[in-house]
Amino acid sequence: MPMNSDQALIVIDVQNDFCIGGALEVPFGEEVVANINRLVKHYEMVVYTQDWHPKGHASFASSHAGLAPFETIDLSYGKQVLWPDHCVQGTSGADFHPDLNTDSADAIVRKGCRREIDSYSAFFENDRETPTGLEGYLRTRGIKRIVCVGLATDYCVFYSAIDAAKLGFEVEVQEKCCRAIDMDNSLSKARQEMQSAGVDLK
Ligand code: VGL
Ligand code: ZN
Repeated sequence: MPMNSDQALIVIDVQNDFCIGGALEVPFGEEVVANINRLVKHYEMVVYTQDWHPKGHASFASSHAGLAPFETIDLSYGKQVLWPDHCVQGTSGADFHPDLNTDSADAIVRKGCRREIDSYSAFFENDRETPTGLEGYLRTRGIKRIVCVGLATDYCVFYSAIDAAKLGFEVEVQEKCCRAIDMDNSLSKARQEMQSAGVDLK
């Protein structure tokens, strides 16, 4: 694999709460760690994201009386799935998986930090317009193509890949380095949408 200086690898949310025994366990999530550690060596630029919620976050079912995890609610910016409390700032659940090698990180982007709004994508919060700043970081570093891996294929990887394509980057998702939540057929919907958006599924 060539070392292209115009490519960045984006490693999305490989955190304890999305792995085995975590608060929002993605089936077999931890299986991506070894593959990602191998992949990282082939990229000059690697950015990691961390889901990083304050206690009482609006995406937590526990913040809405009478509602349970995996139900949906209408928030000011649209429909939001409610999740179990997860990736609370400063907790071990929010830490990267202990075997994930993050030593060579160029940047770590934390998202979902504001209590009232969730952020699946590494580029925009769930209102689909508030930027995280990652676009500017990648552009000023001359990045043209991004490769997305991590958790979960049908949520944060999906939204990141779609947004990157909309922003005009070439985008690839390496599915062997991703695992899905796959709720209500969300994985096949995500795969179809990524394909129609021109995302290269590998
Ligand atoms: C994610 C649900 C809630 C993800 C984050 O990383 O895909 N999913 N927060
Ligand atoms: Zn989250």
